[in-house]
Amino acid sequence: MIDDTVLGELRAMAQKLRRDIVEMIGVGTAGHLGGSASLAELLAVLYFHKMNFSREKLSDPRRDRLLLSKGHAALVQYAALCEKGCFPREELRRVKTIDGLLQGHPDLSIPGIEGVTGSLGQGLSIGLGMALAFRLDGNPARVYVVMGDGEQSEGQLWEAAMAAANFNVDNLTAFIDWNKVQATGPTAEIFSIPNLDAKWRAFGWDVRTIPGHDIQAIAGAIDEAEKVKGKPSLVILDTVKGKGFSFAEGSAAYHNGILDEAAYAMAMKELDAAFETGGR
Ligand SMILES: Cc1ncc(C[n+]2csc(CCOP(=O)(O)OP(=O)(O)O)c2C)c(N)n1
Repeated sequence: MIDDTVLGELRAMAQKLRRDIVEMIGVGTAGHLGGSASLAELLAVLYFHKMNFSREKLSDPRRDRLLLSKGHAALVQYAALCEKGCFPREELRRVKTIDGLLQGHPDLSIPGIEGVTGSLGQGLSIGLGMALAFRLDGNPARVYVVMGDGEQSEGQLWEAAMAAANFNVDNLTAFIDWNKVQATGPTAEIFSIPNLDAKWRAFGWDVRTIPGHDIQAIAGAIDEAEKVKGKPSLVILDTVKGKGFSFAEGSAAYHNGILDEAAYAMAMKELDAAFETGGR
């Protein structure tokens, strides 16, 4: 169990990440608000509570690795890496500009980014390769891979899922951001993949489904997944796309939508209100 002090800090961190996401998007330009905001709690727990990762450890082979297979949600990872001190805050203001460090999808030129992702379906294969290499090397590093629910229609990830089970990989924890909306509408309407939990179990994985914005549940699930031996683990996060922003919650319009001045002002107002209640 996380104690109340740490819980409060992680809740505040999740909200801080959300604020950075909105500021990076700004007014009048498109940005991936929905799928970034749905990951704020997960990344707060991973980077600021769970992972063996820091700026000082960027070249330490034993650092834990986080791959955002749904690379379009890079803004939330950039916010977290900036907070970890991997690059100056100034870079957040230059995001997605031609001379900026931070482009629309994660790239290895960015300190703290461990793989080039964004072409959906590839992150699990990359993570599996890392996990196998760490096992061969006796390296205690753990690999975390974050996928989307829309992304589940990509064939390559099922190949990696089978391979991970076949090779009894247990230093790999994958997540599905089960926010039920993808780029152009509800996932169930665009490409329905029912019973995700049963499917992954049938592929040989240990699977648990949790409330995906509940920091205590996320931390507990990650701990439990780590105890599983002889097979890979999946945590399905029951989340809300655009979480924290009333106008964007559950909406495909803010998958990669433009924030006008009114929406930006409302986002800031809701962040301030959440700050006053401790991000609950
Ligand atoms: C191979 C590939 N096909 C299509 C896209 C375009 N694309 C970007 S995001 C997205 C939807 C992803 O939905 P989901 O995985 O549910 O992400 P989330 O809703 O969590 O942001 C699509 C189809 C892509 N990035 N890669």
